Amino acid sequence: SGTATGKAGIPAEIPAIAHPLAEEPTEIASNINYHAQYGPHFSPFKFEPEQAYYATAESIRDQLIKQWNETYLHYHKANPKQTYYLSMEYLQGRALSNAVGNLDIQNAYANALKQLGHEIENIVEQEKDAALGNGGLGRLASCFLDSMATLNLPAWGYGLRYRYGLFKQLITKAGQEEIAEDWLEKYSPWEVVRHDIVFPIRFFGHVEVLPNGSRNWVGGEVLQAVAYDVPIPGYKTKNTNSLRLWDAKATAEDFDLFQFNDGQYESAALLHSRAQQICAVLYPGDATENGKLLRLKQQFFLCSASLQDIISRFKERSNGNNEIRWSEFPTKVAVQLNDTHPTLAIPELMRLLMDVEGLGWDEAWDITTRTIAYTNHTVLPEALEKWSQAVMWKLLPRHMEIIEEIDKRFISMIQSTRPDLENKLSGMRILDHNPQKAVVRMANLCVVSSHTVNGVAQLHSDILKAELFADYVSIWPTKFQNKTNGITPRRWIRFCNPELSHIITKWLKTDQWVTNLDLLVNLRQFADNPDLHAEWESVKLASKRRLAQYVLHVTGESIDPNSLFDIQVKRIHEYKRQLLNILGAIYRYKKLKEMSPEQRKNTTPRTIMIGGKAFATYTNAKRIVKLVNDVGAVVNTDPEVNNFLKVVFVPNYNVSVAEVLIPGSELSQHISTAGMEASGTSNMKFALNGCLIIGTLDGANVEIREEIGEENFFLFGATADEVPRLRKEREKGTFKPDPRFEEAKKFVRSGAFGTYDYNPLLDSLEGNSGYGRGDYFLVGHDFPSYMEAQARVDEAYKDRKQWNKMSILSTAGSGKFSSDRTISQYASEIWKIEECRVEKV
Ligand code: T68
Repeated sequence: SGTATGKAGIPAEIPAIAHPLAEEPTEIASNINYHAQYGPHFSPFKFEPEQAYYATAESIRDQLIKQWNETYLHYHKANPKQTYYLSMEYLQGRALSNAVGNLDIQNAYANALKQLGHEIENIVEQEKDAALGNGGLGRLASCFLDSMATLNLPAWGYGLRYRYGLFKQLITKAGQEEIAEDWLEKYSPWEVVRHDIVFPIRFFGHVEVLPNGSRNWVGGEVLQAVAYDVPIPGYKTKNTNSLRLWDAKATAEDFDLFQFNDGQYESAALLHSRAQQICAVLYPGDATENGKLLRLKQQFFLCSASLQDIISRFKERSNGNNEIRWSEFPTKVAVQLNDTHPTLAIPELMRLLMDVEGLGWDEAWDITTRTIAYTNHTVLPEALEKWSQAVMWKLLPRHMEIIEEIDKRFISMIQSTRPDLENKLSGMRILDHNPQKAVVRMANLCVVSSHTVNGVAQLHSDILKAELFADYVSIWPTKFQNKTNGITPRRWIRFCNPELSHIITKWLKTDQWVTNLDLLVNLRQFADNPDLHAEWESVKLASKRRLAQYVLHVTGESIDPNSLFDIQVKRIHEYKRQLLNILGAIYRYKKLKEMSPEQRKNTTPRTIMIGGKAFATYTNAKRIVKLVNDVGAVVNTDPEVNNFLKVVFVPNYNVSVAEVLIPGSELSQHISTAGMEASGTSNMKFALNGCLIIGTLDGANVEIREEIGEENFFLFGATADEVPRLRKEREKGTFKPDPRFEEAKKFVRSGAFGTYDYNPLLDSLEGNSGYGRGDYFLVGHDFPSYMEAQARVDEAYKDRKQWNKMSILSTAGSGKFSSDRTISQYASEIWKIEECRVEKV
């Protein structure tokens, strides 16, 4: 069973050790050398970039550990209310560059490495991204961790330590291929295993009723959750928080020596292999029953381990031997659920409080609902989690009892207090008893059991209140909030775009904007200043050159840094409409072909870059990847047009690739069907780096446009409230598509881009075709206004002065989108936690 500390408990102070932390480059160099020689991981006397990376990382980790331990001790003594962010995903990216940046030791380390014969830029590149997430939701969690530490908030993340994170994307003749990404192949210097922090996690089994009526979950199989801690440094602050990732293991007792000696090696180690499966991969394919069960096991594993840990810390800090005052739990603990993936935290907290700690239902329910809050990230029906009741009864019988009871009590509450809602009850309740498929609706469980529910951009939060959760709003009018997403300005401008950061600091005469992004508005007064324009443009050109180098390196394609760099990077999804982008590119290509050489010279040369991963079993998404690559192969080798247009698919898009793409971008596309993208967060990163946006009124685009000014945003497309009517028209067949849209599709069908069969993909855009989905995403409707917006882009780019001004105003208007602002709002409006600053180390 789990104990978070040894018998001696937490010391009052950290004993001094005779190991001064290096500050001068020469000392640092000697420290790096020490790790290279004494570190057990590599043969001594080798100092290739790879070894240099590990030794450097270990040296930086030494610096972090001191602050990290101080922070833990400080929180322990001060015992403030603390937040625990539960997320199945974190997209951390690289840690080294972020750590030296946050600790403000970049120059010292660069010099030290120079003394050792290495360039820090090359050493940084050795690190594999920690890609324990799919996309926006996971990256948001990582930005939040950065802001929580920077704001000195007592707030930790909990997640899973997947062996293989997000797959690596290869582009072959067939399109996308996935291969496992072994980010732990050598080892990660950024995690510290805590062999003393281990909790038992049960699966299956049954519920036993004790003579006193209390219930107890027994039997089944029990695995162990082991803590791996990752330090999360704040920017120029001592506070260093934790991201605790759980790994699964089995014990020696689980190993059947008798069977093994009998030659039955597999069955002898059955539980060990089951343990390995739990954290093997991020998002195992859940098309099969086995896959569904594994994903559910992962979710429960995260919830149970984290809550046992949280409760044990609560007890430890409530002064051990004295009586535990459970009613104070919600004044010390806030739990935030990152989407419904960790919903099982609700019944697990109820179970731990009732069955283990002996509390009654009412007290446990009061504590649970005052502790838990839920963030919704999507309104797409297919992404709203529903678990089969049968599977849940099998895997988590006690939790299903608790969920049934929550459902029952919710129904009687409605019947006794809100008879007017009885006709809505079947949709509002948690259990769906549809005889075909009895399921638990996780979002409903979250809404009923949380004190606060939030969306991630204003439009999205409004849609939640008006549609998805409308029926609950009249019961709990104050439960629903908005927390518009944000991004960390450290990783997403200060570190990935140091040159632009330097200019901003110079013109604002302060670098305080890095932690107070609202200061960027002061750039507005210089928006017409020719000196700033010259500096701004030259930095952008340098970033474009670096990006062109990168593209050449990964695709072999040379692109012209003087063309307009137009980028769309995000997960490939029909609602994000990469298909609209590529059909636009196809139309542009066709028109260029029809022009005379003289006419071509009057066009704005463009390089269209598209990148992103498609889920392995998402057929249409993979067809889109293939189409982009096929179009690129034709356009880029066509000597008539390739000085005016290139189309490049950037492979294996991830956090580190984004750090190269975003500074070098001039136009970025955020063109989802209105109402479907909950927020988007890369839109914020691009705008912050002075990139203009072409986009729909969707997600956070709405607020970005408000902040930077509508004249600096290329808007097109239907609005969210028009979408239902337009879909109906599509279904009825009364919609008349624009001839340009028909021409683009016809061109693809003609085989202009090869022999691959694109008919199924294109058919999905036919409004009246029985074959497709009736253009559910309204590509056909929005195509003409998209092309017109693109024509405005081409015109605007010809006027450099005007374009630079718009670019400066984009950066100047991005202050709101700092995750520091988002996290401050969560802290004061949801979590009710306060700063707990570590003063000295
Ligand atoms: C994204 N969601 C939203 N989901 O799509 C995006 N889903 O608009 C928003 O900006 C972002 O969340 C942050 O709020 C996701 O990224 C997933 O990755 C996901 C993973 C598993 C299951 C369902």
